[in-house]
Amino acid sequence: MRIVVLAGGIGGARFLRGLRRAVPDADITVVGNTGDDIHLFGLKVCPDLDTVMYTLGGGIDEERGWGRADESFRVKEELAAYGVGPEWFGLGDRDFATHIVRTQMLDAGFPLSAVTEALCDRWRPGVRLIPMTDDRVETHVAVESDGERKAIHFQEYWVRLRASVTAEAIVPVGAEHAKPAPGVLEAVAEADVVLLPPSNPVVSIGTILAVPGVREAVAGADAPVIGLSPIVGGAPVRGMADKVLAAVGVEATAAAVAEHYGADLLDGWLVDAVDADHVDRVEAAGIPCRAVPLMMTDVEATAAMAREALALAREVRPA
Ligand code: FO1
Repeated sequence: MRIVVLAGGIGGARFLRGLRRAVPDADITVVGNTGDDIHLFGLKVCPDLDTVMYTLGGGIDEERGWGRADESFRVKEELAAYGVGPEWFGLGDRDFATHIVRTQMLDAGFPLSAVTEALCDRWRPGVRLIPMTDDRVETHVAVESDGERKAIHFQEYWVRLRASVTAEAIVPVGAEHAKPAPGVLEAVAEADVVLLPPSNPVVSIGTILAVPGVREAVAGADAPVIGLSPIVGGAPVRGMADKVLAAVGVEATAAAVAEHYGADLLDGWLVDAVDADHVDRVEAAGIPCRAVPLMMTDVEATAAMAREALALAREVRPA
């Protein structure tokens, strides 16, 4: 079975761990969000690609959900001693090595997709990980601060400000001119099923879908497209998705996120059992919907979610 997953960072990575457990023999292609990417200290940092690579490769810091296990922050401390920041972004010593290798390869002329493949040669994540694009796309957030409207990098909004200021707009800068990375459209066209994990629907999956051609390919795919709600009981399972949903005028409920993706994209939607009363509203929007447990408490619970998503795929598109 060929499965394509559009993934952001922590939520996407944890879902993928369960998916691999549920279908160990499946051929899984992950299209990763690169809108969160940031240049720091002259290095290219790709938080979502790295979170997927480290999580599936066994190198992630389990507690934080990002960065390397057994990490130290000596380089960052030394940079701070020179007055060189930003101090608010935690780049660890082991993680620095990844960004140095990536940046050297990019500077040598390799596209991000080839660099990601090379990094995965070390981590062996058990999936094919492709960035959504080789072109530069950076998510910026329009915020109002001291009566002035300005756009800041997504990481500054998310990590430094902890989404504490009102986001008025989310702009994937550069997306309109970006091309899908080699292999993205082919993987979608050849897939037996496309899954939208419980990643952030705006700044993760929304950004991937904003790359011209990707939304059209997914919506038009022969394969069923099944999504899992990142909102349970009216709040994000993790992170601050409610803040960016508000910026695009979508309420933070399991049903509203399904409507936001739309019946043209989704062939099925899973909500958590506590949101069973949302099923009728989602189905009224033309999207088959089931209520099942959606808390990724451990790999087995996550594998059960993945099995439910694949069961719904079979139900909506019998072979
Ligand atoms: N998230 C934080 O909350 N604080 C950090 O200092 C931080 C550093 C960081 C370094 C490398 C990396 O790959 C990810 C990192 N993240 C950090 C996570 C990341 O910024 C966001 O959670 C994602 O971009 C959202 O998907």
